[in-house]
Amino acid sequence: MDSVACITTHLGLPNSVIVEKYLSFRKMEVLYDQVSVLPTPEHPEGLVRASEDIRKKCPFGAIPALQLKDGTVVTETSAIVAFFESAHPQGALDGGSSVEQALKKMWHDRIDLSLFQPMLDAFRCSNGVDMFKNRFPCHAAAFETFKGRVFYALGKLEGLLAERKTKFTAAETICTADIRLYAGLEFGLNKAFGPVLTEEEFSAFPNMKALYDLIAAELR
Ligand SMILES: N[C@@H](CCC(=O)N[C@@H](CS)C(=O)NCC(=O)O)C(=O)O
Repeated sequence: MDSVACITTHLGLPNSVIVEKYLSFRKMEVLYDQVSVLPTPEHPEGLVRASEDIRKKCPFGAIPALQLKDGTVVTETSAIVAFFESAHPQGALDGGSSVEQALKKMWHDRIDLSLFQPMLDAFRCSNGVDMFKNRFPCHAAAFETFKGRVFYALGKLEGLLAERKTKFTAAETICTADIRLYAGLEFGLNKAFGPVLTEEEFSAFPNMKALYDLIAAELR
């Protein structure tokens, strides 16, 4: 951890949750430099976009951003987690044989691309639309498409989970795919963020629900 200065983040938001849960599961302590991404009366664009310095750190106006002591800044949650996996290989969550690593990456990408990203886009096109629409194309009319993609992914993953022979997605122990699954579903199910996924809708996917509860217990 010697090379890490801090992680600029807004704790509790889904991409931040991935990094927070990953680091706490691995019992790694880092300094969090908290910055709000939410609009305020003084900074309607959100503090994460309010100064030249922070815009350099977070060029897409989004968190988290890992800052190293040598001045290097790493954004993108997967890249930040990959940094810690590689810098601290002993006990790395995505380690193992070549095939084990490939299966973990396969599950990670399945969850990231088919579920996690559409979940966030569904929010950006519903309750989040006013927050995002002046920054990049974001239309309320796209909500049903992204919600549909979330449900397509839930159905697909439900079937794939039924066929797996491991306790978690890809192994007997937790890997980063599981953490991403947890963060995406926790966000989607959070009523405060909006209408993407209700508990009742989620109960139609019992394998997903059982795995979500298992991961939540493991990360607690
Ligand atoms: N691709 C980025 C996405 C980061 C992202 O979208 N972060 C969200 C929080 S979960 C954010 O900062 N949203 C505020 C905004 O974009 O205004 C990553 O993997 O870290």
